Amino acid sequence: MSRDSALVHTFREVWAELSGIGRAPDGGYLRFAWSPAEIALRDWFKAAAAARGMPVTHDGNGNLFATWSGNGRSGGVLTGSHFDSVPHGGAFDGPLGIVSAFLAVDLLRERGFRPARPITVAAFAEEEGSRFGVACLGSRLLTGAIDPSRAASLTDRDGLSLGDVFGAAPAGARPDLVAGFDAYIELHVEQGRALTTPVGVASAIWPHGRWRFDVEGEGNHAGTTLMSDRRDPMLTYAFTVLAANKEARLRDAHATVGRVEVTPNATNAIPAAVRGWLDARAADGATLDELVEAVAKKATERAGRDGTAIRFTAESTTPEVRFDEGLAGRLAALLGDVPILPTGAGHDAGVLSAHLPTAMLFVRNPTGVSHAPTEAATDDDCAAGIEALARVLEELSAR
Ligand code: HGY
Ligand code: MN
Ligand code: MN
Ligand code: MN
Repeated sequence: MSRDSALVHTFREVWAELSGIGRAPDGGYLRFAWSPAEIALRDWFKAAAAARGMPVTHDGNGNLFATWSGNGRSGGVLTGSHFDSVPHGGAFDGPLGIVSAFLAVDLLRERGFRPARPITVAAFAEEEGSRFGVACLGSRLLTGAIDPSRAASLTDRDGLSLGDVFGAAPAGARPDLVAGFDAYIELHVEQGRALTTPVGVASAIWPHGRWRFDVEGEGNHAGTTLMSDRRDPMLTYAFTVLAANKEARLRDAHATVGRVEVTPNATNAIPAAVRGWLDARAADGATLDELVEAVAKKATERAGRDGTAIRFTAESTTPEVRFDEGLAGRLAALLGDVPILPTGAGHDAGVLSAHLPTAMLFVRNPTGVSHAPTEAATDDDCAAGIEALARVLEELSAR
């Protein structure tokens, strides 16, 4: 028998309101920050808040907030996630945390609960960094973790800057807002296969980052240039990808090169330049640093042999996040001793945790896949997540 089928039914209904927005033919999602699809999701957020009598505010950084005020007091609990996706990402990564937050508010209201302190639902901007290249851009701006003028100058693949999209520089740090919250709770679909129960609690986020590497060589004709006369940056690029894979395996770390730009990108022209991005992650900071250094060293040596030049640029790095142990343990116990587990995925919770007691709830993902169309979560487990989030919000806003 499915869990509280009324809740499962409600979840299914609400989830269906979003599932067509930004969906690509392969079932993945194209929901880039401030794209028509993500703006439609922002509109959904505003309508969902209005339907619940929750006033919506924004922080001048693209983040939205909807508040269920508790007896006029300030502060309270912040909960939410993000709407944006990676290209062809899954349905759940981000939106599940926002939808669950509104449905948890509904559940608490149905049960006659009235918060002593406000409960605020947040939608953070550009968490994936899919458009402007810096992950958790909205929460980094809110907390002052990125300079607003640097953020404003970030450009997307069409050369449009964040400043162009905003029409002004983002507001930047809003300590007035952040200090007003007592805790941040982010519910998120699990991105892996470690969770064997419907819900779990996060212990930590692996340190991780993204490094752009630019390889300069010599463009030339594919047919008339002798192999011995070439300074082919594609060779250096390919070697770098293989070196990253090897060095990561040696350290039980994770290295991915999922994006490449080739100039001039023509079948019959030796590239003049190749630009790649290394996404590297490890269980601790020292291993991550060692991994990136090893890859850069081997790639530079290879460039010397290829007659090319390679340059690494750190685009966004996130130190290890160890969530508030007391809060994680308290929530895990509250939820019936659910597992507490680390994740290799970055989250706005990682950014907020430097400023607020922060915890994450994970909802089981039977495929374990994320950042791809086959990301999944069952309706029952999503309902379990909503129940769990409601319990946590009640616990943290009751007095
Ligand atoms: O890349 C990440 O780990 C997160 O999903 N932004
Ligand atoms: Mn993601
Ligand atoms: Mn996410
Ligand atoms: Mn996140």
